[in-house]
Amino acid sequence: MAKPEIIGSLRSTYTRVVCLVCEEKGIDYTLSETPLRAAELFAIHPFGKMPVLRHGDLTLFESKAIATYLDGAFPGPRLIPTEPRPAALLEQWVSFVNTAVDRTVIRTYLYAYIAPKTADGSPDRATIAAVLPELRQQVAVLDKAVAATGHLVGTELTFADLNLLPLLHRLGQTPEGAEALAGATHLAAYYARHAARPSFRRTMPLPGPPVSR
Ligand SMILES: N[C@@H](CCC(=O)N[C@@H](CS)C(=O)NCC(=O)O)C(=O)O
Repeated sequence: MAKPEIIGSLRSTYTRVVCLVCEEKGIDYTLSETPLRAAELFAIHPFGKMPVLRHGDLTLFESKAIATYLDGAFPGPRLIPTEPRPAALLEQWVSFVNTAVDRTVIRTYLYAYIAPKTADGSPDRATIAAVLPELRQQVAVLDKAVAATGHLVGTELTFADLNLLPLLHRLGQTPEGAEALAGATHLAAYYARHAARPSFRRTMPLPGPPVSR
């Protein structure tokens, strides 16, 4: 069968997450870099979001679904546990990050810098100030979560960690975000350690704004 094709962009945190899965498992894959809302995305995702996957006659959208498929269908280290307890903890952290942290850190905070709705295009200071308490609260939750083992689930790297790391990378690229991360000592050490992984370096996005909306 042809190798899996991921369609999206490394500048999208969700696309990078599924590329990280391929890299960690040693999957021979292709990344087809596309702009936001490209026709190739709409061919698979009903709303044209990235990433999407094509593998033989299978097409998939939603990063977690793609990750679950790649993890089960290919050899290499298991990134999504099957035992009930770690499996549930993984779902918990993936849901928390995708529904709460992504909204706060990427869609609200970061976008107030890179796509502000201000008249002159300058950073949206009101939105930044308003979202910072929530951002700091979420950073504190994550800091506590990784304190004991340096992982979100158990003592090994799982998809829960891969799902968070691209977001922490973007958090560190902004002034208040970098400050919040540096002040969260466990989370900062966790990020520094995992960011040194070859998979993370190989999926580093080119400089430029992230794509998220
Ligand atoms: N729940 C989706 C989220 C995907 C998503 O929001 N992707 C962003 C890029 S990081 C996107 O394509 N945004 C374009 C849009 O919303 O139109 C997933 O996990 O794959």
